[in-house]
Amino acid sequence: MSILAYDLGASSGRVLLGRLTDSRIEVEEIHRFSNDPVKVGERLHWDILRLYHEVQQGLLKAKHLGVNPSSLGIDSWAVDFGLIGKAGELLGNPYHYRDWHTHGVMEEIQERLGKEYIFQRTGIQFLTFNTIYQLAAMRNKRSPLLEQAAHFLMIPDLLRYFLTGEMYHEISNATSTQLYHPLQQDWDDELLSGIGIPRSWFGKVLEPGSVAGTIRSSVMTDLGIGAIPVIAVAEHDTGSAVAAVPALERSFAYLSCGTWSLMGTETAQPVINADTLRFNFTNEGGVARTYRLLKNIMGLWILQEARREWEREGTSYSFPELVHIAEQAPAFISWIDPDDELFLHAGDMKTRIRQYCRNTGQPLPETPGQITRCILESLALKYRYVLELTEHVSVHRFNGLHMVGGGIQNRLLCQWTANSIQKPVWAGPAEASAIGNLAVQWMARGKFADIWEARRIIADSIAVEVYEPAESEAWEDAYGRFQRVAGLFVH
Ligand code: ADP
Ligand code: LRH
Repeated sequence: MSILAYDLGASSGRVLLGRLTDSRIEVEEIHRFSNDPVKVGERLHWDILRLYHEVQQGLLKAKHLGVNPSSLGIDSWAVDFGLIGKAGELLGNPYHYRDWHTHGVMEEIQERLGKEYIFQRTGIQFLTFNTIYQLAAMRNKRSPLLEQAAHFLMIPDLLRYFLTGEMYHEISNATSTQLYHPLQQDWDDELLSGIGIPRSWFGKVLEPGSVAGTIRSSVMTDLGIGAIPVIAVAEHDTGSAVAAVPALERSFAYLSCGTWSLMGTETAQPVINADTLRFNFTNEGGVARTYRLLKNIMGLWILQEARREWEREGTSYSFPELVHIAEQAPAFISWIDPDDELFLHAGDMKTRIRQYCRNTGQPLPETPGQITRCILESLALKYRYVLELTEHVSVHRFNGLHMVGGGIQNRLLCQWTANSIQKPVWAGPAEASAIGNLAVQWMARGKFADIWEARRIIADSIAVEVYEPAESEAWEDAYGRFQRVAGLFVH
């Protein structure tokens, strides 16, 4: 019995075919594609129709392999959405969360509704691009789309809708909007009315593992395939990634390392208090009614974007090449706080990195090797800071850190992370979101008793690489200097 997982990251998407044999998971990547946002005028959009085309390509590839999947699930990055008109058509192209249209909106809404009030009701971290601020930005600009809209669907909801014709939401993604009340377990009427958005656009929110429709007949005819049930998995890719962390201990720390770095722990209840508000932690809904108590860290986006700039200038580097030249560059010269707003939007990262270093009185990195080293060391140092914060807000000491996601292919970053946190790093799986997506589909079919059995079988099926901490003194000294440069202290 084979099933399909679609995992759409901000930089690329992939389709994995999964099989369970003798309590082991086997996965085969049958399709991979880049995810290229499109800038039109001043606006940055996702190419949603191309993504839907790639979803269909995945189905065709499965068909050509002679596979008739028993189910499929889709996860993607969070917060973004499309609006559906009264006749059921998509209105406009979904905005990319890195678009500038939300500039200043979060501050305005915090001022009007109260920061504590919003956090008390949602437990969600304040990120300028959260759905609540995107919708408020559209309202402020009197977007005509709002007059035409009848439904709100997040990216996986939307792709699922294209496939099945049915509209549902899913909890791991719904919570990321900062418009969902985790304790009332429903969309938050007060916040929606606070930003002037109709409650009627928002429908039923499914738990991960629920059946959310079947491929519609027109898709079956067009592609020449049979009926396939579509499962709402943990449709927020980070929710799927955390589901796949091969942890055997009940309280564990994770770092989902891709375009973003998401670091935190899993909890049974949302942790909504003065400390989580102060340190801007989030409580996103997860599999089996768990919560992801975590913080976003800007992640490898900065390196992706620097690489794009070098490519525009005529020099192409692969990621392994960048890792190699970073290793050759001198150590511990200058750092950035990756989470400075300077680095959020698309653009010339090397100039912004130099600007940050100039402003903080540090030597300016010049060469691609120096710049890459600055980014990777800064990430490893920021991981220590956020791990310390996670220990503080969860009142728990962790023995090590589980790293998952495409970023673990950067072995230097894994080693530097172990050095920086001075604890072991257990790295794997790289395709955590897709594997978590498969695991929830198998849970829905009763193949795993619970998430812990799923994690044990994932642990038995994949190779986890262990990085032991080294060079403790040098990294300890660097951490103290990094904290002063970035102005970051835990207490
Ligand atoms: P997304 O969040 O877009 O799904 P991924 O989990 O696919 O991201 O991770 C992408 C990141 O992984 C890239 O930005 C890059 O930094 C890193 N990466 C991918 N492949 C390699 C590689 N071969 N060597 C080093 N780093 C890699
Ligand atoms: C990672 C991610 C993250 C969100 C961001 C928008 O892909 O889903 O959890 O904060 O994208």
